Amino acid sequence: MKGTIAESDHRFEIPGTAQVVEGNGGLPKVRITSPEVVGEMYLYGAHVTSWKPVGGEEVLFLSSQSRWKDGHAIRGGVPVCFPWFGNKADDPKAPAHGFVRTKAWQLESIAQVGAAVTVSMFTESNEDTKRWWPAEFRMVHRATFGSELSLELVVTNTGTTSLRFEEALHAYHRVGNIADVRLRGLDTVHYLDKTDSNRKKIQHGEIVIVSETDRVYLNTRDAIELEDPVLHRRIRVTKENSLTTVVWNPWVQKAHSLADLADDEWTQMICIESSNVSDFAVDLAPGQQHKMKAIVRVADL
Ligand code: TA6
Repeated sequence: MKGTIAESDHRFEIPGTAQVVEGNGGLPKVRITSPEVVGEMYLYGAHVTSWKPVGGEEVLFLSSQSRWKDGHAIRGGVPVCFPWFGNKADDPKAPAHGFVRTKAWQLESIAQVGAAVTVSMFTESNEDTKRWWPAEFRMVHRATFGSELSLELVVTNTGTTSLRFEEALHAYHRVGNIADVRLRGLDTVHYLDKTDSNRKKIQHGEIVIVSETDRVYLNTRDAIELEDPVLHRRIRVTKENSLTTVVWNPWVQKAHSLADLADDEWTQMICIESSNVSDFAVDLAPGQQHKMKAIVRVADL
């Protein structure tokens, strides 16, 4: 199994607050339990699978059918998509959404600041990654679990030639009923409709999900507000250095085609993905670094 618990990882633990333990499928995870928050992050894909501010409900959706094994991305939480988004333009055999979400990352540090806990994991280019993508890179995912969830991707070009990449924090948010939620913050923004041959359209007003929705909103830095009358909460996502936002819900049919999503679970999730994809892919010169951040806050309605 990829990434069993390395003895050395225990040296990062914070007694009573952050432990490295065996999670689903035997995959190692960092479990956070602080006075302010509980959370989880797997080394497999540097994948945050839980964030629950104390006194509140779980904010992230995790499929009951997710597979926890090599080669399969975890369905739910926050998959990290890199260095391409969706299918690889020039190689249909390449894994969707890139290769880092199915890679064993390494623990870099765990730090506590007040009641918030920051977990940093990293991964680098190697012979495996170069089979798909020739670039030399180092990537860090820094997740801060507190009264808000802050997720930062830091990419460094460690090679001698410039590189271009797409990235996304493909966050699955748990909702009471998809038909009742409202999404605000993308009014008048252009988007590519992946359910309609990527036709370019413009958003009018708030988003109401009434069918399969798979949209890449372009050239937007704006905050998103998800209003959920069933769970009586508002989730607000702000972001830095991200120029695209992807909104996804598979609805009935696509959900049925996904083996790692139970048939009715599409009603309990929506993806809001802070990203740099499509025409907003990032160019990075040798030695340069790029940081993208998403911050999730939750408040009662
Ligand atoms: O982010 C939306 C999307 O690109 C959709 O097209 C859909 O395929 C989704 O990601 C899930 O992708 P996955 O490879 O995890 O099944």
